[in-house]
Amino acid sequence: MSIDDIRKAVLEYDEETVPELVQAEVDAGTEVHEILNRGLVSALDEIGEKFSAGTLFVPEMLMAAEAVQAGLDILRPLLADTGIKPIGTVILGTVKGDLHDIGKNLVGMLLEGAGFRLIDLGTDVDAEDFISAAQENDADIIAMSGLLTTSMSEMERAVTAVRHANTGRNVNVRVMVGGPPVTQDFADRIGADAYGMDAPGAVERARGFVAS
Ligand code: B1M
Repeated sequence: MSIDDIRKAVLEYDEETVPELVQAEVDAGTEVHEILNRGLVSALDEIGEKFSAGTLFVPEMLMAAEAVQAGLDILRPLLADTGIKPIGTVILGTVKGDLHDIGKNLVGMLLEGAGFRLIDLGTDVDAEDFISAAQENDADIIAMSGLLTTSMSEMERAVTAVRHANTGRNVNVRVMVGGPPVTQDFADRIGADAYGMDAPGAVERARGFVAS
């Protein structure tokens, strides 16, 4: 049994076996980030390539995502195990029109693990919902994820709305963006305060905000 068996089980959409294999690797003392990146995420990358090549379709992509989510359920307590007083509050969500949530969930787990209070608004989140959640919870950071190229204009709209709320409605929150189509240049251009390249990068940037 190896991490490669986890990858293979995801590629076979085996939602039952993936958590068992992940648990076995955890019990064997394998590093959590190895299980995550070499087992679960690398399988999704392969699924994405096959989707691009037209050799598999949305239902298969969804089944693979469900198998990965089942594996993540095993890793969640290990990534987000914290009993300490929150160091800040983050409002997290995937922008409007975009239903991808695996990367967002990972970012959330690591933020919780780093001691942040997390309010996860889910997917397809409207700009105004980010802003009102930030206001209601006196949040430090709004973190927006987006995976589709078509989500980028919505992300820009949402970041602009947050900046207007900061000046006009006294919200006072920083905004961080991330996801595969997002780059530092794009984040700068749309006026985001930070770009998180990956989940650990998002935590690093978030920590920087509450430290300053
Ligand atoms: Co979709 N999909 N999908 N999909 N899907 C992609 C993204 C795609 C690249 C596949 C491809 O063509 N090769 C492509 C987008 C192309 C583009 O726009 N450039 C695509 C498409 C086209 C679509 C549909 C339009 C397909 C269709 O219906 N014809 C449709 C859109 C639906 C919608 O959103 N409105 C669709 C649907 C789906 C499913 C629902 C079937 C499923 C999602 C299920 C779910 O999320 N619960 C799905 C999946 C699984 C994928 C792939 C295969 C995997 C995505 C994933 O979870 N990756 C994906 C191909 C791929 O990525 N290789 C694909 C693993 C995850 C850990 O990575 O989310 O990148 P990621 O997160 C990373 C970093 O990006 C970063 O940290 C994470 C890890 O460290 N990060 C942040 C993410 N958010 C961050 C926020 C931060 C900081 C860092 O700060 C705030």
